[in-house]
Amino acid sequence: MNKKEPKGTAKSKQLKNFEVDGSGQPLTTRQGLKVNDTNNSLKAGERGPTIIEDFLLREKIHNFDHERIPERIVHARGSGAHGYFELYESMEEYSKAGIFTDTSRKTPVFVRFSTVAGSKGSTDLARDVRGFAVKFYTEEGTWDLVGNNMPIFFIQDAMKFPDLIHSVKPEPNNEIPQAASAHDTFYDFVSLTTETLHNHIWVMSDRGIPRSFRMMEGFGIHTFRLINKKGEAHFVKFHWKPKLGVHSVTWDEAVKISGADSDFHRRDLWNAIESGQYPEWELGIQVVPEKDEHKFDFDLLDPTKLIPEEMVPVKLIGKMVLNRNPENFFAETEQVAFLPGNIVPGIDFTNDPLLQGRLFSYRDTQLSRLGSHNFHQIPINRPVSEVHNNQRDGHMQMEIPKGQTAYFPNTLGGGCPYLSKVSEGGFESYQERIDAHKIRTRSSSFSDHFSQPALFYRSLAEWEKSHVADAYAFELGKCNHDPIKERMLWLISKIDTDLGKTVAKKIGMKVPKSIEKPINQAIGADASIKDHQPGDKKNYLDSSSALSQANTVFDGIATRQIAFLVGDGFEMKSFDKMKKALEKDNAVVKLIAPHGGKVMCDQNMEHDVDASIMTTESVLFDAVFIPGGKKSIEALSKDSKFSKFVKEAYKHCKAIAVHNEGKEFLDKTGLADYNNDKAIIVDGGTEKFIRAIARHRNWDRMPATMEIAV
Ligand code: HDD
Repeated sequence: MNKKEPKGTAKSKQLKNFEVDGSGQPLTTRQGLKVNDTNNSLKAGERGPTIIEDFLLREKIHNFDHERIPERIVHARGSGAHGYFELYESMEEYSKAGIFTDTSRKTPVFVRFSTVAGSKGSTDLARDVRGFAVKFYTEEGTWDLVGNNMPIFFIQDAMKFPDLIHSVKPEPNNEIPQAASAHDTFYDFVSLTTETLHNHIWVMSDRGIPRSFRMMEGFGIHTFRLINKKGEAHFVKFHWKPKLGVHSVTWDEAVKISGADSDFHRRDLWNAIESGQYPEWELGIQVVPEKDEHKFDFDLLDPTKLIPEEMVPVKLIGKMVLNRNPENFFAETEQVAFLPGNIVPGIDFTNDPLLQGRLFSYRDTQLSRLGSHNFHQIPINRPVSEVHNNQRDGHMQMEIPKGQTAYFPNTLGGGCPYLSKVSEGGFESYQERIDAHKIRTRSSSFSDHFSQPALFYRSLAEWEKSHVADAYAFELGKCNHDPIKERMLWLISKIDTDLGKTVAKKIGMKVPKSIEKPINQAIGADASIKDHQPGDKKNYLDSSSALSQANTVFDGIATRQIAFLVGDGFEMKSFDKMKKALEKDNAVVKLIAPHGGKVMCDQNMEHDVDASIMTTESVLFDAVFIPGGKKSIEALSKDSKFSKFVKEAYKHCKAIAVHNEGKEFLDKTGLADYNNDKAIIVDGGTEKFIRAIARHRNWDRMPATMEIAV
């Protein structure tokens, strides 16, 4: 977080010339004609028919009729922000890209976060993977790093992407359920496609329900290549590490937030940037020399595998700061088009079969979404480097290319636009030697489907493990077909025997002894069975601490939302001390009262109420404080929603602080004995409360939360 950063750094060149600002301007038609009535159509008499001559009506309605464009096939629901990227030190040993060698640059970026399965209007809090797509407007051309908040993907080959997505989207007969993987078709697919199990267990973990976009990691997933000036290549994996750490909500909260504020993540990102609390991530790279390509127990080209940080450490090489909200959601966030094929000299692809398919898909989809192959001319998609070529015309050409020639080579145009040598920045693909048969199959080095889901599960803290078991049980509990559930139980138990048993118990079933045969039968063609069946589980690493959220950053409370529950007559002294301490550390204090408007403290001062209890919910806050004041506590006690508010905060393991009569209120809620609870602070100092909020949650409380009925 950097509060000193000027609000909204200089706008990127590609946007500045296209801004339209109607403030202080007359209303006009699209032709610039001033309008003097936009409320009434042209009629033959006051009560007569509308006249076809009415070009003003026609223009207005015509535009309205065409306002929508098709939503993204996947990742339809998303939020974006502008910012910049800065490099800490030159990486010229690995890459010649300007963005990785020039530490004086501030490269503009546009980032779009998203969920995958839901439609454009769906809830932010669905259990799902989150998209983490970054467009770098570099001086050498645009580089798009189109990743997710999980380091691996569901499938190994782009050929299976439509199947994966069709299985998770609402079922085609009744378009149910929206933004949810908990249904039969998804588990039918997952249980027959064991390569999905690694990404799937990440989604079942708390990573599937982040507290905020600002508290998520990001990953490029595929192994890419970095190319240096000498033309040497290194394999690389990209990581984004959030300065705020990686934090999540509980499933109970996620469900309730979806009702209370389905824009929770969008609002959180917007508000943080508006208030100058700019989210930051550090960019990390894991570099593997080419000669070590086959050194691992997994294949670097397999996108369902991560490289544990214990095997190849992540080197932090720069930081990204998001410091400007879009001016217009549609023009920027909706129309931004990310293409994994957008790269710059110094970065190159590998033969990861998922990446290779993506190189085709993203360009292709923009045609049906944005309507013209000229989508690169839309302001948000324009590079900041100059564009000159012989590509011409087509729908929505926005430019006026000058000159007589539109071909190469030419003399009439002076040979321009001319080609650049590699030494002058011309792009050259990495010359990988390939000597192979043309063949439609999967490498046997991709067949280990259990080792890494098991490594992930082993690396989790006990509370994380119990969340995973609950998530599997919820999802399978929503399925109707027993054979699908049995296949899943069998596969989960192959990841971890106890986990399989726990989930089975929760859904009232037993882990079957073996179901290998039915899976083979369902897959069908004999030849493909060996390609889809998993190999033996290996244990090349007991656990990896980077995989658990228990080992993330817990060092601040900036932007945390703290609910102060107050009625008229609340005690100003403790209120004021706590408010000042929290705000000093950049937390956000909100006053929740029995009514809207103003609330009066015991010193007869009026304070603005941020929300009446009727309009808000406990799940929208990170912690709760109840100051003293007899009258205030009496007022809170009259509305049972306050008690529910506190009980929910307790259930979700949040920090709660009370002062004087505030304790009486806490006791009346009937919570379990909280004397040894380190996140419940009674008449304690502000420091203790701040430390408890920074810990995000007191997961030790979990067993006691089972008894809380809210
Ligand atoms: Fe994809 C959008 C991430 C595999 C086809 N994808 C999309 C977005 C993200 C990802 C973040 C939203 C971009 C935005 O905000 O506009 N996708 C991934 C990752 C993958 C992946 C991390 C694997 C590592 N995707 C993938 C495959 C295919 C696609 C294998 C097709 C073969 N993805 C698309 C798409 C989308 C898309 C249909 C929808 C909208 C768009 O591209 O622009 O083409």
